[in-house]
Amino acid sequence: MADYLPPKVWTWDTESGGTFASINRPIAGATHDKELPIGKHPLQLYSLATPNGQKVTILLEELLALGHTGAEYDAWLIKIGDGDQFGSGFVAVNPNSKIPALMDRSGATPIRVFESGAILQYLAEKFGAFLPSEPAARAECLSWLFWQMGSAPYLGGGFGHFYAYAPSKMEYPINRFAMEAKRQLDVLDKRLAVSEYIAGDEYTIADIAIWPWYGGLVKGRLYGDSAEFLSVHEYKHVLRWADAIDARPAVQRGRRVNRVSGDDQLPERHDASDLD
Ligand SMILES: N[C@@H](CCC(=O)N[C@@H](CS)C(=O)NCC(=O)O)C(=O)O
Repeated sequence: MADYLPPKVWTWDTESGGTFASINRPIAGATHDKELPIGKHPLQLYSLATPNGQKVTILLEELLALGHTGAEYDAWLIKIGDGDQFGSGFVAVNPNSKIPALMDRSGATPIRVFESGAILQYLAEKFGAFLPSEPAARAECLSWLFWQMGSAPYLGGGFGHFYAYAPSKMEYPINRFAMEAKRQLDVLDKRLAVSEYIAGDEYTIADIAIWPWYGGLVKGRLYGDSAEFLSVHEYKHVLRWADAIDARPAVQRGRRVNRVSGDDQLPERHDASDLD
C-alpha cells in the first residue's frame, strides 16, 4: 500500500471505505426527527444484539430470573446500519448516538442512561444484584467493568476493524491490534486461572460486560476466522469461563434479544414469552 501523506488540515470529503463507513461522520447530533416508541414496561431499551447490546439484555434477563419483576423491559430495535441512532429521539437518550441506550420510566421523572458500563452499574445498583456491596469486592468488580470499557475498543475498533472490516488487509494495524488483543486475552487468562469469575467467586456485571466480547472471541463468534488467527485455544481459563457463562439460561435468552441476523432472531422483545 502506498504511503499516505496527511494534508495540513483533514477534511471530510470522501468516504473512507470498508464496512460501516456509510454511517461514520465527524459530527454529532441528530440527522432527522424521529420519536422513539414507548412500551408498557418500566424499562425501555433501545438497542441491537451486538456485544455491547447483549450486555444489557443479559443483565435484564438475569435480574428477571432472580425474580426482580421491576426489571421487565421493552427492547426496541435500533438498526445502526440504517442510521436509526441519529434520530432525534435516540439522540435525546444518548447524545453519543450509539446503542445501547436505556430509559427508566419507573419513577415520576424518566431517567436516561447511556454507555453500556453505566447502564450495567445503574441496573445493578437499582436492584441490588450482580455488584457486590462489600468495598473490596465492589472495587474489584468495578475495576474489571471499567477495564472492559477501555479495552474492548482496541479489540473491536482496532483488531476487528482492520482484520474484518477495513477495505483492504494492512499488515501494520493488524499486527499492532492482534498483539494487543492477545495481550488482553492473556490478562483475562491469568486472572481466570486464579478466580472462578472475573471479580472473584461470584458472577457479576464484570462477567456480563466482558463475556460478549472476549467470550465471543474465544468461542469463534467474532470477526470471521479470528479465533484461529489469534490461537484462542491457548487461553484455556478464558475458554472454561466462557463455556460456563454460555450455559446460563439468562445468557442464552439475553443474547437473542434484538438479534436480526443468524439463528433465533428476535428483533424486538416486549414480553418474557417472546423468548420462550
Ligand atoms: N462505549 C459504548 C460503545 C457503544 C457502541 O460502540 N455501539 C455501537 C454498536 S456495538 C454503535 O451503536 N455504533 C453505531 C455508530 O457508531 O454509529 C458502550 O459501551 O455503550
